[in-house]
Amino acid sequence: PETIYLSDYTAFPWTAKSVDLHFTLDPHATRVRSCIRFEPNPASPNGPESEMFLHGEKLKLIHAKIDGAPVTPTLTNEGLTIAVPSGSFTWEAEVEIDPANNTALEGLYMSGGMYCTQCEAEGFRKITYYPDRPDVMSVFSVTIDGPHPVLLSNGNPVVTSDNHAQWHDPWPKPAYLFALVAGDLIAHSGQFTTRSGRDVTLNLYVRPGDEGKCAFGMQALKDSMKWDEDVYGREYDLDLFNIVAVDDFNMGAMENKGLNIFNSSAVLASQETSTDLNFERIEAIIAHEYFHNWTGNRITCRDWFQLCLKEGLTVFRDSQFTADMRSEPVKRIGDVIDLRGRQFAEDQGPLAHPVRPESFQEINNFYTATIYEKGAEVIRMLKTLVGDQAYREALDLYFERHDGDAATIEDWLQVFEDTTGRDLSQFKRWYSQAGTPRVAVNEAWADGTLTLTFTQTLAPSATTADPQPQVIPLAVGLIGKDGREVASTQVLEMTQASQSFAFEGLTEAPVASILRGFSAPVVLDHPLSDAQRAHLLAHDTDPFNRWEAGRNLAQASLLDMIRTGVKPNAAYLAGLKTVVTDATLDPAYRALMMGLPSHSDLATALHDAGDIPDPEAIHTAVETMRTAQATDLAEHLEELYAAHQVSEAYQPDAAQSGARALANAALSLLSRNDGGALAQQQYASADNMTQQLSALGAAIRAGVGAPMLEQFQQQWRDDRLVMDKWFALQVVQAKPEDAAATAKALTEHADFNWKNPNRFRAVFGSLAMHHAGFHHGSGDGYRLLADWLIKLDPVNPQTTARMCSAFQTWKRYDPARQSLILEQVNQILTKPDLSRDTTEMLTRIAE
Ligand code: DPP
Ligand code: ZN
Repeated sequence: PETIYLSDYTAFPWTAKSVDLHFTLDPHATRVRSCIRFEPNPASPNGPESEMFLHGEKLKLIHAKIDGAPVTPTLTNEGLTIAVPSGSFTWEAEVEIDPANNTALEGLYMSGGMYCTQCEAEGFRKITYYPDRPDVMSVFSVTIDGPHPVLLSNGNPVVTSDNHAQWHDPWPKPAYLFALVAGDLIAHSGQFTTRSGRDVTLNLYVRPGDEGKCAFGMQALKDSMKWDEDVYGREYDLDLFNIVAVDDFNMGAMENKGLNIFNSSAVLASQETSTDLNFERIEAIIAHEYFHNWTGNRITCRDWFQLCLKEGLTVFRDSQFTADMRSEPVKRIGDVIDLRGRQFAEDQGPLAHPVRPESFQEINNFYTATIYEKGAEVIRMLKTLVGDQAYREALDLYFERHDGDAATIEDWLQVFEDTTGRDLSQFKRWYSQAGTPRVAVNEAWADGTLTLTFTQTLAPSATTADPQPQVIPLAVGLIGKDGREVASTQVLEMTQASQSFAFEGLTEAPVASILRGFSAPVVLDHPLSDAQRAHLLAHDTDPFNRWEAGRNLAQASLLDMIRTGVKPNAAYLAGLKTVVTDATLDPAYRALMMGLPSHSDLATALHDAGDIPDPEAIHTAVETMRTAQATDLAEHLEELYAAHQVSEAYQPDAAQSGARALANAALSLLSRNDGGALAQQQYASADNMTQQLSALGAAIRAGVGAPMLEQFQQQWRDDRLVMDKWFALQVVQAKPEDAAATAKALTEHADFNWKNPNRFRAVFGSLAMHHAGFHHGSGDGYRLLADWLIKLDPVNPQTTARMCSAFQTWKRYDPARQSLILEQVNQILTKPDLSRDTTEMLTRIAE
């Protein structure tokens, strides 16, 4: 496959003044007529050209015309080339496409009897011939004919009737934001008035039967609209905002202008079928897609290398929203757990890439934790460095200066330079250098002065051969011996490879609390004793670092247990007990305190330290630690459980979710002591999915879950989203030696619809995340996943390629596992006609 480089960017030689599309829907023979007005682009470096290339894939060209005269373009698998006049001209074409056989779920496809589209990044070229690149923005008018009561596209409706609709979107947009939906759908409607008085009709369209799962999403949408006005001064800009739920969808959701399309798992919610975490995720995704209306749609990306421009910023915005709606520290801790689990692992392996990559083969492969989550961290750092007020001023200028633009990271940084007068050239390295910097801390205490010396290092990688020092904001506070804060948080701006900062006038040596709030996405090497960590766990005034102190104690203890088989660290267990039983602390926060680093995080830490992770030893250590927690906290667990039962009517809000999280964390440990009796009891009386599912998980772990699993299936067999949980849970809870066999058995289940990405991920995403199961020495996990990826690739390359990342960490394991993994990777790579998506992923992984 061809590699595409950022440095090769050139503007498209024409602009598209207007686009008219006419769809005549048919499952196997949809006709798409297009009429596009092209004008020479004054910004094009080469002036007008005599030939035009239009992208197009899997299209049957019926006819084409230029200025009304039939033409015969040269066709390839990627598009067409045609001689064009030197000035402006009108291009017309008619193509035929086959939505019912479009299993890749890119372009126009069918899901459960409805038509829908997914055009980001390059799906529009599967709908018609077009310059399918984000810097070509145009005004779209769309006509749809088809035997369906609901026919939707972007913008405002011009004509709507059964079987026929016309839409017009006044806002110029790139083709990746085009959307069309048709089907027998039901609207759950709402209304929002913007602060300048525009009345907006809101609809959430679902399949019949799902009407009862719309209310929460609708409220989340209204909350998002209000929040973006209050916090960013951004108002909605059309009279209509539609969301559609679709069962078959590769991503979580898509921000098409005025017509967001959602994976049903990312929008449908009810007390009975969704967990508290599902509710929180749905709220965040609805906000994320809504926020894209400004950061993504009104200001889009010049090219796909700039993807983080919209995704990093929008993830950052949705994280601010969730922090405001719920608990800021709880959200921050959750985000850092996620960042370390996914992004740090990516950075550590062969798929490492900068937040703004400089080359790719298949852009679908770059919708990564690095672009999204690290992209958001970079913006968080920028805000920390310039301050809240300057951040808001810079954003105001960004919206003012670039509204309607297809912009770049240079444009983004320029608004910060212009509003603050700062030189951000060094800061920009966060966008160009791959990898996670490590920051080592050295402390010196003398004469009332604490001197902290920081040293940053970044390992060279394939895309970053000669790493240079980055700008790292280090938020630091000092905690005295009596537990009081002797220096409140200040942000130290590190710019050099090694740099010292002095804290003077102290009466005694304090404990430094460094990287408060996780002020930079780095690995901190701060050599503290167990006693110092326990001191921070007991007293740190920064809630993130207080949690982090506990996490560090737990991790250090687990690493010792893995390496030498010692017992769990008593200082950790004692500190945990104090925090968990402290009723002044938020229950959600205490629930997080009870968590442990994931198996994969421990593997990452071992690899970082130069050890070879043994998945079985990691599993054994974590189980031992869990049992130690259960024993050590035994006298408190029942009370914790009882004190956090919610008696009010169910609400998925932060307070109730936090109480349930703590009660269920207690239940999970309790079921190690009581054989699962309480879990059985909770399962029987649960009136919501959070209680039902956590009880089921605890019961399975205690070995008494089988009848409940059976009952669960009977109860939920007709609910697709709940059945995804049923599939996933069995793999998640399997013993390591049974994980692959459990997954295999599930693939033989009548309800294993493997072409549905949610169902495929329920089984294989869970298997890949089951560290000890997937990496079991037998190699069965590797083989099973590879067999299914080979099967899925011709059907759905995007989801196949995404799942290949399960193999990305192969180099950190022992030679036997390495060769077992490589064998499977190479087996997939030898398949003829392997997709570009999967080929690129596995080639990078195997390098
Ligand atoms: N739908 C994906 C997202 O919102 C891609 N834009 O992140
Ligand atoms: Zn996004």
